[in-house]
Amino acid sequence: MSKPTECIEAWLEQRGFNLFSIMDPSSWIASLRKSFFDLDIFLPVDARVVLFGSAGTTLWDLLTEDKFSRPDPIDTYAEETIRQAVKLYWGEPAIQWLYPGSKIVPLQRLCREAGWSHASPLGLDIHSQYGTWFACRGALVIDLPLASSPVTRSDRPCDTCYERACQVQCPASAVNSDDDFNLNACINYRTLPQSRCADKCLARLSCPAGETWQYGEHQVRYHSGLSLEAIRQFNIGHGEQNMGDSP
Ligand code: B12
Repeated sequence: MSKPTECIEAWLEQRGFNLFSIMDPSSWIASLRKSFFDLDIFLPVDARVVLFGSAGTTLWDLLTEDKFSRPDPIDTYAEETIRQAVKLYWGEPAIQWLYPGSKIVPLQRLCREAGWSHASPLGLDIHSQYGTWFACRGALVIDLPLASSPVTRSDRPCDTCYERACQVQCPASAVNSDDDFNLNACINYRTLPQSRCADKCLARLSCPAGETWQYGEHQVRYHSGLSLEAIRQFNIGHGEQNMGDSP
């Protein structure tokens, strides 16, 4: 027997997951459903895709030293918390983990479909309140016909941003017009010995959207370090998703 959605939302929020959405794949745009089909991910009729995200620093602040000393501390914490939430609120339904996981599930398109975010010139998605300072921490298919979360459409901050600080501040000239992020330029510059953005993305930091939700220096360095490691290790662009803790 499942409990009301507000209860699980409040429970998750206390644990650092302030973004949450239950989605019915039958209402998705066809191209998104097709991506799942192409990835060989079976979505049973009446199953739901559930997304768990964190914005700002709350989740990071909850990772005490003992939790941080485990491998992939953020993914590990996310998985154990999400498992607990499922059990507590929905019992023991069949679940299929999408993320963290071994397949590159199109998380950003899922987040957009959930109404969380929009594409931005940074390659990162942008949320009307949190700016680019959020990430998806978990996604699963749950075999229960749960009520879907309402999808609230929001404004895209970039549409009313005329300064384009992201474009001006990117030392790699990787930020151009919308949907035209130059990943190769970003990676080439980031990996130079004299790079100014090896351990932080100057363009992201300069974006005025969601400024109060910006990660602290330590968290920025941690995630940037992981993405830099992934770039080096996996010859990125050709995509290994399971890079340990998600960026
Ligand atoms: C591979 C990967 C990277 C690669 C390159 C991205 C790429 N497109 O190849 C690298 C290692 C460079 C990277 C870096 C970062 N990443 Co990354 N990355 C991913 C990952 C695992 C797969 C992306 C992918 O290839 N999708 C496959 C296609 C099929 O999915 P898609 O949605 O259709 O594709 C979209 C993306 O590719 C995106 N895109 C296009 N160009 C770029 C460039 C960059 C840098 C990014 C991040 C995305 C992006 O646009 C596509 C159309 O929507 C996702 C997790 C996921 N499963 O989605 C996280 C993800 C996209 N990354 C994320 C983050 C936060 C980062 C970093 C900021 C981490 C950090 N602090 O350094 C940096 C970006 C800063 C920078 N300039 O380097 C978040 C984005 C959240 C958001 N607000 O949108 C995601 C969703 C992970 C998560 N758990 O939430 N990432």
